[in-house]
Amino acid sequence: MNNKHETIDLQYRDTAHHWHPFTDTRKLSVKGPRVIKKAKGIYLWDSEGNRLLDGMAGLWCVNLGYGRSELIDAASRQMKELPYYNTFFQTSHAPVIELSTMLAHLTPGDLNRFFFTGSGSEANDTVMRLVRTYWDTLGKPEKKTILARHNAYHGSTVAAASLGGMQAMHAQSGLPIPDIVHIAQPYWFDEGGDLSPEEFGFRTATALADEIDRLGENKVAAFIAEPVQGAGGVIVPPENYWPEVKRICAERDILFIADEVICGFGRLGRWFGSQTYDLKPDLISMAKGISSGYLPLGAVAISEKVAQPLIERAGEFFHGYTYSGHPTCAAVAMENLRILHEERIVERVREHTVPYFQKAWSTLTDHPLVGEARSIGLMGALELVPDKASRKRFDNIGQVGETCRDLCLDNGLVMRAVRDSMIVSPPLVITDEQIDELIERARKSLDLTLKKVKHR
Ligand code: PXG
Repeated sequence: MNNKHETIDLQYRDTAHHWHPFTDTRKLSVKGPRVIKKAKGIYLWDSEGNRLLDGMAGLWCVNLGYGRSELIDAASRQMKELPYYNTFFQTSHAPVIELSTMLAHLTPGDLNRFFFTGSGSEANDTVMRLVRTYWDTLGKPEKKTILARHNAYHGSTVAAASLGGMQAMHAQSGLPIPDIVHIAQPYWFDEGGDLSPEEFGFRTATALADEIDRLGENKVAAFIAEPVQGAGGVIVPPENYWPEVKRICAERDILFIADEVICGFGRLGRWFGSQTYDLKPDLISMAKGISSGYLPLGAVAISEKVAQPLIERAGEFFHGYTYSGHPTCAAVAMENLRILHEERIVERVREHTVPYFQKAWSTLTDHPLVGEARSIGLMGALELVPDKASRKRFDNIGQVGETCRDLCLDNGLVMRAVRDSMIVSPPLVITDEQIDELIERARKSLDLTLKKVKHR
């Protein structure tokens, strides 16, 4: 079969039998999916031989890039020795023990214990159960409500989607479940109005205090937030936001949960985003970069403050997944962390790649379509707007973003559209030349998008 026929055959069977996540199946059936065939470093190849620069590191996860033989060998070695065994019923195995020990070294503060899951969503479900059990154990079962933010993404299971603040997700399935309350997000570009970023940072942080006071501190269990919202649109909070939130949490008896599924493992130039912002989370949920996406794995880091009462008084924690601490996933994650550590990749990102990327990314500010080109660590967003000064949006929100995303793909670049924000989060191993290539392709795609917008 030649490439074209093979592609058509795969597309046909895909649309007939494969139900995709976050996809309009009717639209997909008309167009057929792009079939990705192989990958190396930061590049992907589709079934027709087109090469794409993967500006999204898969889905914010392939931090080491594709094709690292050490990870493949680690999986193969572990599968030969012990492909699977569970961690229920008082058993364990070396890979999960080694990984837990390594994570205890890497995570900030006294986050010393790790519950393993298969994904970030499962990690956030676990967090919810841990938090509520913690307060029960302390004799405060009424401390149940979890505060989260509008437009946050915490995953797709019922609990994780409820914690998330995505209205479209809630609307489809009667979510959120009870006792989850959403507060304002620190998205100055979209919601800051006439306020300065500082005024807006203060206002959105204060929303947390106001909500806790409104509900009563005795009803609030925890606040969950990503250090930087990823899927929401790379929302970098104003500088005063986190210091203010930290102060509010410290003055009140609630737990703070950092969702580091995207920010963890070097994305912001430190091992965890909590270190970038000097946060002191009681729990951290993590996934994605923990294994560079080579195998599915998530985890919850538990501080001693949370662990001790649970150990002393809660008895059995009735929660767990068949694949909690899967040995092959753990072995691959361990190898991933070893490479990140030994090749000093997180340090290189912080000291070299991020300054280079930030400078290059900010040059896109001069483009007529770009209202803001912001970045933090190796994450960037471009706000596409018809009028830079007013930050006003296009009428048919999301359409220009989709056009730009498709043009990026035509130009060999995977860039994600979140409404009319264009997002990148490339593998941490991206080189300076590859950053130049990413920017050049992005600029070309923006030029073509502008042409189309004018034409419309
Ligand atoms: N928390 C955060 C902060 C995430 O970004 C999850 C939890 C859930 O993880 P799992 O492993 O269950 O998917 C995520 C996942 C996108 C996109 O289009 C983002 C995610 C997943 C899928 C798509 O930006 N983030």
